[in-house]
Amino acid sequence: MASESNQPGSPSTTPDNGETKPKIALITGITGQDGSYLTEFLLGKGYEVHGLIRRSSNFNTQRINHIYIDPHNAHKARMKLHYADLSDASSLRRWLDTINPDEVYNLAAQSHVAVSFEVPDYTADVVATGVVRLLEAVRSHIAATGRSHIKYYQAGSSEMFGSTPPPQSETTPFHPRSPYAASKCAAHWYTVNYREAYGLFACNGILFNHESPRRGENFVTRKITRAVGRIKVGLQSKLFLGNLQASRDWGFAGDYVEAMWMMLQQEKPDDYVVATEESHTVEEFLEAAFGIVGMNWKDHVVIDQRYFRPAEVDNLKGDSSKARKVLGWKPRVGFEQLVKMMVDEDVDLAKREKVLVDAGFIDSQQQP
Ligand code: NDP
Ligand code: GDR
Repeated sequence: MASESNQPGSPSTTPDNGETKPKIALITGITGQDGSYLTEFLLGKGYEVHGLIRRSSNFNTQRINHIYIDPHNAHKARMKLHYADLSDASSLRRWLDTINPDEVYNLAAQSHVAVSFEVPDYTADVVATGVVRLLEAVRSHIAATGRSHIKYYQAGSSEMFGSTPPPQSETTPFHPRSPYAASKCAAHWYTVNYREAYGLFACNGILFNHESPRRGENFVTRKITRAVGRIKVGLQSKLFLGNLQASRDWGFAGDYVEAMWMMLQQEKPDDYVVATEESHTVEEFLEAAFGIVGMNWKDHVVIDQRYFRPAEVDNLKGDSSKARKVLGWKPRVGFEQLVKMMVDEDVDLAKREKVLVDAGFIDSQQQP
């Protein structure tokens, strides 16, 4: 069970010397939805957080800008960013050696299921082989330095269950339905293998869909709530979607990052399903989201074949009883509250966007 010392705000100690000094976390994918929530959570617990970011022609740090402190204020900055890439093994090993982390959270991925059908080779390289690169960097770093207390978290996915019917738990067989899901299965087994072969403290979190106002705008929940906001203020009229009958177990990302951390605070490494245990169709999400602002989704949604996938995952609903029992984790935010949180933020965002459109600074046709 989670103990008192597992609660946010408690002091951090390194396990091998007992001194009270900040634990150091290394996060890949820090610029993503989960990376931003996990960083806030770990900073709140007193950690020093190092994030690996990849080079982009545009700045890609929007989700963490609010916690970024200029490194010239070195004594104040507890989150530090470094360039690396999961496709570049040398960068991973170099930063491990430089940072000497206590915990490594591997969140980086080409995480869009539909896009993985378009770029299967790249998806496999980052989502599957990237994990071997990072695990191997951790293993060889430990061999060279003796820092055997390092703990590793792998961001696994309910997509691995694919077409296996719900409820899905840690013992449910995988049947992946996309290049993304097949790659995540490989990543899962690489992680298990490094645990069994080298005694690495490595955990797979098998997380069901989790959303937030920071969710990428081309995932269905955020695509819907962005559209609700824009339609409400008159910036958009139609919303083009694919399969409305797919059912997902949607939780709040802020709750889920806590489960990642809890896994690494246990005595033994293991794999855990993290889910709300409630499933809703895309249509039900539409109904709830448009309903919040008094609109009917049927007046705005147009079905577009381009958003259907070559193979679909029809029904995901997790059984997270192990995480609830062993970690003491449970979700705080339910479905209705999640939809409302996202709609409220996106209505506010659309209002601000409208000011810019009306002033001629941006084009009203711009859509996520
Ligand atoms: P996002 O897509 O929001 O973030 C992905 C992150 O990975 C970004 O920081 C991205 O950088 C980075 N990234 C992508 N490619 C590379 C690369 N080649 N090298 C280094 N970094 C890279 O995902 P989420 O935050 O939603 O998810 C986090 C992890 O959890 C992912 O592995 C995802 O597959 C997995 N997952 C997510 C679930 C969810 O419902 N959100 C459920 C189950 C698993 P950039 O910002 O530059 O694009
Ligand atoms: P998913 O999330 O594939 O579950 O992967 P996504 O929101 O993309 O799709 C959920 C369901 O909605 C249907 N859908 C649409 N999806 C998108 N993106 N756009 C549309 O227009 C649309 N219309 C209908 C999809 O067909 C699907 O059934 C997410 C990602 O975060 C993964 O990285 C993560 O591993 C899993 O969740 C768990």
